[in-house]
Amino acid sequence: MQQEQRAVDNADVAAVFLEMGELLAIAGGDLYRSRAFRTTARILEELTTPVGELLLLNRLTSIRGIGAGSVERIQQILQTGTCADHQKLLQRLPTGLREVLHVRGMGPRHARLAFEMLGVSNREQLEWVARNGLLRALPGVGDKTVDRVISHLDELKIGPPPRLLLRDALLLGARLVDWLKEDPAVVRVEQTGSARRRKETVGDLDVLVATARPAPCVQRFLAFPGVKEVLLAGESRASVVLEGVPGRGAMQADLRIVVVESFGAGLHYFTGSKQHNIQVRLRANQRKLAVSEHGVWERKLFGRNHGDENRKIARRITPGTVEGDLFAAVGLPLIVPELREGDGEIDAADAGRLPRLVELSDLRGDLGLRARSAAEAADLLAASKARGHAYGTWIRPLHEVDDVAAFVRQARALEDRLQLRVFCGVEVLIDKAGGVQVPATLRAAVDVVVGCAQPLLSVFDLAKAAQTARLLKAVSSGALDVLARPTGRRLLVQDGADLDLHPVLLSAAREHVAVEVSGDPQRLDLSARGCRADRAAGALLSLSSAATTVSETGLLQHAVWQARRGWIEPALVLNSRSAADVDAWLGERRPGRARSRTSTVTEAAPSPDRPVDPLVELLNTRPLSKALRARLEGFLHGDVDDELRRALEHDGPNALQKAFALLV
Ligand code: DGT
Ligand code: CA
Ligand code: CA
Repeated sequence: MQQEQRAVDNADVAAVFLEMGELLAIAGGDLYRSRAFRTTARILEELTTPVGELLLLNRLTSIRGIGAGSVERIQQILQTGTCADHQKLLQRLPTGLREVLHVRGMGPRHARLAFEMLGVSNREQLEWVARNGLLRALPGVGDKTVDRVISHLDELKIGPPPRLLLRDALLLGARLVDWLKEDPAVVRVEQTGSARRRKETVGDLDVLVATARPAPCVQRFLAFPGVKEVLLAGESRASVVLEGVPGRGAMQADLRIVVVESFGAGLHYFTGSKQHNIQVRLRANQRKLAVSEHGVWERKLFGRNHGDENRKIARRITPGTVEGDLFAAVGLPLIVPELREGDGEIDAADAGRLPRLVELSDLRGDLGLRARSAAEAADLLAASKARGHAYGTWIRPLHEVDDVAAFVRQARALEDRLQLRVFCGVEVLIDKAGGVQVPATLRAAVDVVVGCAQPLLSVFDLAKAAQTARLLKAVSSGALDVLARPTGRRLLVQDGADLDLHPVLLSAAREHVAVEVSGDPQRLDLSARGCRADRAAGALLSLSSAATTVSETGLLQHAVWQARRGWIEPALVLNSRSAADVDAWLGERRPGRARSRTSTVTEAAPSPDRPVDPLVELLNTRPLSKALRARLEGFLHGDVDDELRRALEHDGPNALQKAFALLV
């Protein structure tokens, strides 16, 4: 999997300064200098503007406490992650001492004592003295410290806590949010960070609270059941380790607090991503504005040597209780959290070309229901109908279907009973060479054939080119309607097969094979990156819950989030089409298909949460008004008019074609 690029931020630079201060203290160096390093670290941590930006604008030295020497070091750290003084200090001390220093409970004072009095210069030695009572014997070291040290050493042995699946992070986050809500001091509270961006896995939980009284909120947070350890408890922030996290053991949770008027700005700031925030801040700078978690500020002084003076005379132009205020202040429309990865969304917003992302309410059916028996299928399909769907599929593993005619009969009976269009299908494994074995009679009898790309572990061993060729062959076999689990990944357990998705998606588009986006929180295969690649390739996507139980039918939402992270619009989603259109699509690509029959099911009217748009009515009124004609012409010539586009897409995905047809 591709490693995400990590930007060096203020906290990273501060950490190097802090470490220099601590190492110097252990080495018995100049105490005044040691303190100066630590002060610089604190100043850097508290800056709300990225230090790289300040450096660029020549404004670092105007910050009190930062001199020319620090600027030089900061520059080196930004470029290399370290600096000459840092390296010199590291060389003066045993290499293992740095690890000892970073064990919770130790810190420079204890690390120095342990080093000088007990000769502790690495983690193993620390563990030995901690477990054998020697650490406890040092001046100033109590039982509590020893416990902290041992418990952190245990954690370090297990390795960094793995990330959490989005579903679990949202469940845990919701519990935490509910817990905080019960405190009367809490005015607003929301889960932020990667979970709010609906990233497939989450590193730690982030929660933002708006209040006028931070202290009780921090206390409430620390009292959350499951808090195992308090890492930090400040005035406007706190961090804890939660235990008993499903399947993971421990997980960090961070609380941030702002005043109510700043909630929108805070929400934006703590939702991230870091890359997105950096880009928004740069944009603000270009407009002589500064954004922080507290709002948007107008800078009065510009040019060098005014640095932090600006803050004193800056005027807050937007308090911002909603995120839209913040975006508006920097001249942008609201960008939804799913797009905030610093991957082109700001340019798109600036140009008025943000995609109209697919929503759960756009979906008219779930093409991924997997049931082994008619009874199970009935439950899943009924659940689907209860969600307002007009159709659903019943998919069975091919090898379990020995009487195709009976299977199809059962499906039709369900269709009549539930008054829901039921497409029946089989799922077949794509073999190692890309072969798909589906008897022609069976293919003609069922509505859908799903090819699952992930059969055997051995397949993961294929080289990239062979893996790609395998899928290309399956897609062009003419036997498949839907390609499922293209990479076969299982999040946190098994990386996906190494393959070149682009040609596979292109081929799927050409061959009229849809690609499944599974809502299974552990698979989410196709990935968001894959979805994004598909925007260029153009294969239809089938957003699916991949449910095998009734409660799993709700996982369709995860498929939608995934597609949204991949910038997908409804036009590219097969199941945003009506039952009749899906039926036609299936028939079109399989001329031998027996299913051109009139269904007994009348298609559901648009669900109540999708009221008929007045613009749709206008588009259907003849003659078209002059104003509307002008608007359509503008649209054809590239005007951004999302409202019109949505209306044009009301009964078909191709808005441009429709606009053209209306005008001629
Ligand atoms: P994760 O936890 O690894 O899944 O990813 P995030 O995006 O939740 O990252 P996290 O928890 O480190 O930070 C939460 C948000 O806080 C992040 O997306 C952006 C925001 N943030 C703003 N300024 C800073 C900063 O200086 N340092 C960090 N770490 N985050 C910042
Ligand atoms: Ca986080
Ligand atoms: Ca965090």
